[in-house]
Amino acid sequence: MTAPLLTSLAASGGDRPDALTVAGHRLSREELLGAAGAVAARIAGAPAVAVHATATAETVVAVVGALLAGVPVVPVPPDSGPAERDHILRDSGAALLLAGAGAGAGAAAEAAEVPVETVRVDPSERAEWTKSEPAPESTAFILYTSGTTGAPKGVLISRRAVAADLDALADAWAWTAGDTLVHGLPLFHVHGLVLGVLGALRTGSRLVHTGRPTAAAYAAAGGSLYFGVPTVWNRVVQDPDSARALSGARLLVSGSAPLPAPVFRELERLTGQRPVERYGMTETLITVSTRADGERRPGSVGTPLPGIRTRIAAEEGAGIGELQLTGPTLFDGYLGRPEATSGSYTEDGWFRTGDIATVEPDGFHRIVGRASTDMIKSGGYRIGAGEIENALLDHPAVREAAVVGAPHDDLGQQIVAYVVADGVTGQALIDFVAAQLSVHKRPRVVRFLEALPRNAMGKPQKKLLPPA
Ligand code: MLC
Ligand code: AMP
Repeated sequence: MTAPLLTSLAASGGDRPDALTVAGHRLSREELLGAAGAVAARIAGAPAVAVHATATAETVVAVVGALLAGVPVVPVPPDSGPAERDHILRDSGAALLLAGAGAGAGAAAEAAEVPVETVRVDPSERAEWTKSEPAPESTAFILYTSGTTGAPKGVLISRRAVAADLDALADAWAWTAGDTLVHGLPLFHVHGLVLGVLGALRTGSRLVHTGRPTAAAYAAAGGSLYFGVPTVWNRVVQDPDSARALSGARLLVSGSAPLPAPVFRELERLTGQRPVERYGMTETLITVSTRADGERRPGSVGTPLPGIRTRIAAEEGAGIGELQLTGPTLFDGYLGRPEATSGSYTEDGWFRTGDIATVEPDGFHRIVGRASTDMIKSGGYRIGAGEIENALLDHPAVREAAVVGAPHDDLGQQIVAYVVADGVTGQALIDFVAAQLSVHKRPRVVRFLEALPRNAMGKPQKKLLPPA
């Protein structure tokens, strides 16, 4: 039996004033519960609540407050432009937006077309919340994530799925109240928010959120357990003094994108530690990982977590194909999109990840690529090519657009846009996209073409595009 999501949060025995440090702001668990209780009292009964998800203590208080009240949390990237923000607010039905004072959300809410009432979050408030926890099947989060085409979809994640995933990870990583977790990841995705905040609260470990995930901040934090996307680990190994400062940590964990083997080896050389690599998705949470008590190999994400089953949908004997999953950490569907939901499952009920994988004889999984080149991972962010193409096509000078993820040493992939357009500069198009969508969805490179390469049917052929 999985314990309810927030059970351990209330157990404040052994509380310390720095149980949580987020971008320099310290809170004890009791203070967090008190501030979150005040939020819960204000929003109880709302159908869903948006959170202006800056990397701050206010965001942690807002999220925990909504979870106490049983109101589904809709994190909004703080840098999202009006088009993305309006879509998330409209699609989720969140009429309230939780934000800290001075977080910039007020101005953004005024610029947005969708009416939303901003509710201020103040970590120094205190109120007791005594209602019992909502049912495990109820929705904890609606996380917006990009598909290959169209606008982001809302992924419904239950409290049960989050609790099951965190317990499975605690088992795999021997993660306990004795740990200090350090990371500086964004608080609007699975990695930074679900694992990086709720994981610390559920296991009882201390949390130090560094505000931004820089090598120097990681080195200064003195943690036992560190989370990073491969871009972060790449930047850590580029700064050998900071890397060496992590030698005393218990576990360095990488995820959200493939960790390049040279970065794995450099981490081992500089810290004496072989990093743990784990694999997941917004729709499934984390499902496969190497273990604290097990072997770790470059390029391998290890074995399925307790309760997860995997299979490779491969031609007989081929051994390589789409990774499919079942288990208690899976989502409850895309909000309001039954066809997209059913399309993401096989007829016999397995979730289709869209990732291509192989399994070695000892059960270790390797993720070798994605089925669709229209799903880009840049700096660990998931970006749909179609969403950026649509944003570019909204510019009056753009007649055609094709967006791809080109290999990039630091970001894994970088966004490259090929456009057919007159009378506009590449920088103007980059700024145009950034003004509508989140900053990380901007193309890094824009190339102008006379025409997109097409096949005889007139369909654009991305594989025939010239190199970036
Ligand atoms: C970015 N910049 C640009 C630009 N794009 N400037 C001009 N043109 C463009 N197209 C600016 C940035 O704003 C920044 O400016 C500077 O360039 C450096 O940008 P960067 O190279 O992107 O670095 P940075 O901003 O430091 O971001 C790197 C990063 C970030 C690793 C910190 O990508 C990140 O936080 N990634 C984490 C994503 C994540 O959490 N994914 C998890 C998904 S959940 P300035 O002025 O700001 O310095 C999931 C499930 C699972 O996947 O398995 O975990
Ligand atoms: P997101 O929904 O943002 O969590 O992105 C999920 C995708 O990230 C997966 O479908 C994979 O393509 C990729 N991913 C996550 N973790 C890893 C990993 N350890 N190795 C390779 N790809 C990963």
